Amino acid sequence: MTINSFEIDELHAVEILDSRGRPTLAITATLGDGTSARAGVPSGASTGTAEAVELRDGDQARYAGAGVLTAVGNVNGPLQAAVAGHRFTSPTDVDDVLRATDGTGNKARLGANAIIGISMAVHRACAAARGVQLWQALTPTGVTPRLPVPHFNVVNGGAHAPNSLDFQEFMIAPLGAPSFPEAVRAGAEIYAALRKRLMAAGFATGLGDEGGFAPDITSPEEVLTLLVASILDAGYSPGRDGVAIAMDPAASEFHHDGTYRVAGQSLSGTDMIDRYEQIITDFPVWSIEDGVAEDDQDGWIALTARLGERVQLVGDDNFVTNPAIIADAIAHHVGNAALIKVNQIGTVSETQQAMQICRQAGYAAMVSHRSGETDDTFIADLAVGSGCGQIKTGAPARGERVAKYNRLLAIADAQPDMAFGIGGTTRG
Ligand code: 2PG
Ligand code: MG
Repeated sequence: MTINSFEIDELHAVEILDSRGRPTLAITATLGDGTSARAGVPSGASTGTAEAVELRDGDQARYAGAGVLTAVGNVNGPLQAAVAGHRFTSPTDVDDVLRATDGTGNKARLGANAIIGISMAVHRACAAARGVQLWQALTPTGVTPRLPVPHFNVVNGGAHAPNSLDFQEFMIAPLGAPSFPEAVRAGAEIYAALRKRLMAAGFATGLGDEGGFAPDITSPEEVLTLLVASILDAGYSPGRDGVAIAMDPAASEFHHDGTYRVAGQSLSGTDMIDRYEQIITDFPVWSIEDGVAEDDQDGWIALTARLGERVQLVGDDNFVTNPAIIADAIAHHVGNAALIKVNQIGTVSETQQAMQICRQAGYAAMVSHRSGETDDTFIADLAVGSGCGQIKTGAPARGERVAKYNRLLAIADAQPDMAFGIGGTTRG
């Protein structure tokens, strides 16, 4: 069944908890035909300064100021008033009205957390009303849907764990797996092998915010050595034909006054790039996200010139899923890939625009969760529909992370002929 237009009957938001026990929003959108769908809003910890604004109440008497009742009120009040009872021809038109109702460039007035939740719920409700899967509704004309290579974040540091590891994320990327289910199996088996190694070495095996282990290791090279050993323990071969490694140092978090502080050392931008060059020579690292800080544009340009032909260089804090910023970065040869987080920009259609710009320029795109998540699986469908070939959504552990991988397993099961893997657009 196709629908040419739809009406929004009602929006309803409620304050719920995210995976860190902080408040976020769940939003239900009900269409005129009675179809309704719900969405949970993610929330980051290592945020880029130009991200769309997440509205928090600031009322210290509730959740230490982190409540979202103002954003909830904005959904149930002005945002609902702007769209309820109106007919639309596509969810993109709804996004346009939401943006205009907010009226700011960064969704600061009514809240990007309010707006993205509505956008996700409306996209999901429209797909249901059309009788198609969400990933189908999120597939642009001319794009081939693909099951993405999962990037399992198995060691957590930085702002995501209370250990002394400066780099935020160390991910297992089964690039050479023959199928999505086999990639999941590799991720889970290597995660189990890593736990054994950590326990044998006397490290704590408590988990960080994204489900990876958070051992008290300071040196990134020591973590990489452990990962390679765990890949081998589990019977896989380290490298791009087998299981590679991706990192998100999230360098903005350890860059202060022009200096990068890593494992007790003070490094210049050039030292930092030298360090990465050595790392990719010594270890099967295929992708580095936020290798330098968001405000270190010269560092980004130097990093791209030095290593851009050898590895994927993903912009997150500096690109913030913003179509205009990404277009500018492409023009200045900054990075060769963009991280894609729906709440960084605040509507699904702007997120899709950002991915479209990447596709046109031959930049890769990796769909991403946030460190604060709900059980919502929207990003799994977004990764498939966009055909981008890559997703990072945490460890193969913790319900809110596993929910996304399990949604992808369900899509893989229903679509046995769907392509899997990175596809043709990725550098490195
Ligand atoms: C990142 C993300 C997700 P956060 O830096 O890429 O892993 O972290 O959601 O805290 O910004
Ligand atoms: Mg990041």
